[in-house]
Amino acid sequence: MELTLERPPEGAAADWTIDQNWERFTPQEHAVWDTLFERQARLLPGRASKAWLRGLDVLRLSRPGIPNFEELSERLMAATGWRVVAVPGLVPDDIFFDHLANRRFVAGNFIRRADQLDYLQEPDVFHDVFGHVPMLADPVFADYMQAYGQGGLRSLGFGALHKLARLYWYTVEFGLVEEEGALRIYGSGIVSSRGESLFALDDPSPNRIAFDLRRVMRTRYRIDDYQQTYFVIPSFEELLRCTLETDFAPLYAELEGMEDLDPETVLAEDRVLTQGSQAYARSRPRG
Ligand code: HBI
Ligand code: FE
Repeated sequence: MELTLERPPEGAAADWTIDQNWERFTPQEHAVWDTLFERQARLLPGRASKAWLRGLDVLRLSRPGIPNFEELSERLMAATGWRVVAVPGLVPDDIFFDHLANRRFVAGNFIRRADQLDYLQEPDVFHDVFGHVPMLADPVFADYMQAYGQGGLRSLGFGALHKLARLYWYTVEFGLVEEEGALRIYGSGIVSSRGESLFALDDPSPNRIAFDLRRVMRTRYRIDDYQQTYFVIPSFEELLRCTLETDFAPLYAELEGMEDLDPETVLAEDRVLTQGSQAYARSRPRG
């Protein structure tokens, strides 16, 4: 992850937002969006969760290309009261959480180059909008994201951000959900990646383990490659419920006394849906 500066860059507001300046995107940049959109929209039926597929309709705007955030926000606002605002890149945690707590999703204001379709370190507008916004059109998930932002703001006072960030990572970014007995994708990092959309569901390498809040918050993650473990929620209602009814302050204290787990670890008490071979991870030396 890139280092974020403490102060907003030149031209950004105090909350780090900037004008999307949609008119400045070139035809080539819009074409990158269209290529990625078409490829993923074709791949995801039968793979992405029903909530994500339903939410995809909010992205079907009046013209192809990178969405205009004003028009997109109007649709999203009508669905769940969320808006999309532009930022230059990664923003500091407190700023990020404050936006979520107020039902604003921050989206990067740039798009990957045509020669980087499959891999990118920093979240661009395709990841942020195609990956995240469909789920924000789901009323239950929309509430979960707001609750996460509120919890994030509180966690800053406990020095527990790294533990809470794991919850975001293994749900919002890389989560799987069980629907009618089958695994489906809802994590934005998966739906916005062609390779990981296949890997997360079909590959024998990763573990797929039933979601447990404490377990997830103890588990380190990798940001440089496909995940070694995916956590599976039973429903978005259940995810929201467990987040709202947990008192995180004593939980942070409890977790302080427990050791962190490596991404590939499987515990005796886990409900394991798939025990991964980890063959893929072993073939890829850590960078
Ligand atoms: N900034 N633009 C942007 N996007 C994010 O997803 C993001 C961020 N800043 C902080 C942050 N995420 C993390 O704190 C969360 O992953 C918990
Ligand atoms: Fe993301």
